[in-house]
Amino acid sequence: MSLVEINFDGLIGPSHNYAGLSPGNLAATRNAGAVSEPRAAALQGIDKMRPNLKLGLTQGIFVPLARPDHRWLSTLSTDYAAAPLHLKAQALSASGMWAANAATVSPAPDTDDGRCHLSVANLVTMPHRSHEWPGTLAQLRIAFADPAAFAVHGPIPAPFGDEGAANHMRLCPAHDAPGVEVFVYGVSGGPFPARQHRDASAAIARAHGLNPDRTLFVQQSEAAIAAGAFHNDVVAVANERVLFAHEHAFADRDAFFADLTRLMPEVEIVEVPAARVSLSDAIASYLFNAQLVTPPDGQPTLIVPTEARDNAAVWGWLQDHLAGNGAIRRVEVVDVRQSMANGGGPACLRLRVVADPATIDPRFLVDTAKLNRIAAVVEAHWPEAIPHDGIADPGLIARIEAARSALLECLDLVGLIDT
Ligand code: SUG
Repeated sequence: MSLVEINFDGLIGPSHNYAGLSPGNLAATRNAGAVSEPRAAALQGIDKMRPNLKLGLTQGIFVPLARPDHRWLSTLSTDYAAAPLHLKAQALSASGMWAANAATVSPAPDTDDGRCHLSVANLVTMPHRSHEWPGTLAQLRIAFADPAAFAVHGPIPAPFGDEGAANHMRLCPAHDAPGVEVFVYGVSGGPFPARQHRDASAAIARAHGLNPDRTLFVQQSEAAIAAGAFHNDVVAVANERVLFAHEHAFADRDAFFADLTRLMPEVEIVEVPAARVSLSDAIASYLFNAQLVTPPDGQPTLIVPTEARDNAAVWGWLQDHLAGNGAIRRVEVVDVRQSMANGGGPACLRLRVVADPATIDPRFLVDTAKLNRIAAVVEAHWPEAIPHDGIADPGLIARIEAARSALLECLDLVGLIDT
């Protein structure tokens, strides 16, 4: 069995819109009410996966959740037509696209039963995300159905907020070797909510059968959350032996780095000083919301959004790092502007699962030909634009639902994931 890291990207759904639903997510708040472009957004997401395939990485997908979520509205004793505008927006959001918030994943080498464990995130802090988990769990149960290889867990109960892999990092000598798992939680965030609760992270570590001696719980800095880092993956990312983080990402960086170095002496910590890149530039550019991957050629590669190239301080730091032969050897730039405008960068759009591809339902894996087929469905069915006041239009809703049905048909998933 060969364990590799697989990036599962959330396909951007036909209801993608800008409703300003996430206080503390500065981009989403800034763009509230803007006209969204679901078709362009989904094509950007598909094009973002292509360089990964070219680099020789295995690529997976999750499909958009059924939106509007009629079942959720019925638990609120209403339906889409009768619901007030704010509930319409919460029922319609395409936020399931940010697959980093789908689940927390502990690969097989880290767990006591030698299986890969996945816990679906409850996302209870934001109403529009609190009803993602049933649809996500349904997909996880199909994609990772092999009981010899995977254990899929339900959500942690409210009120302990859990936002999945966006607040979890894994450091390891190689993906198929035992690692150190780092759970980052928030306590306070100035005016903004801390979305990841320490008790949720601790419960997940227990459910996954992690070795307590190789598991760290680290507090996110209040300053980072207050500056707009509503998830740790906005200010830090890890891959194999490299931790790439902003100086102000963690409440007590000295203690964290000391613990990490003790548990994994070969760790390479690449810290970006605030004097070179301010927290506000890091958050606006999403420098750290990058995919840090190791392609088969072994050259650690950072996949950043175009906004990182457009920011002089950020791009200057990256060029200096490359010139100095730092831990990151290559930088790729992808355009995911439609998602970025809602606060979702390249890393938000993917969930990493270390597994043998042969143990995964092939309907959730893609190659270039399948991406082309998906792109054709998007071209034919995804709405071109959604103005915010358009979300009350029954014609638009019918179109959104028909678009998703066409995609499920293309992927041979009809009737399987709508619980
Ligand atoms: O939860 N935005 C998402 C962005 C999630 C990004 N994920 C990671 N950092 N891993 C959020 O804030 C905005 C939707 C709106 O306002 O219409 C939204 O949900």
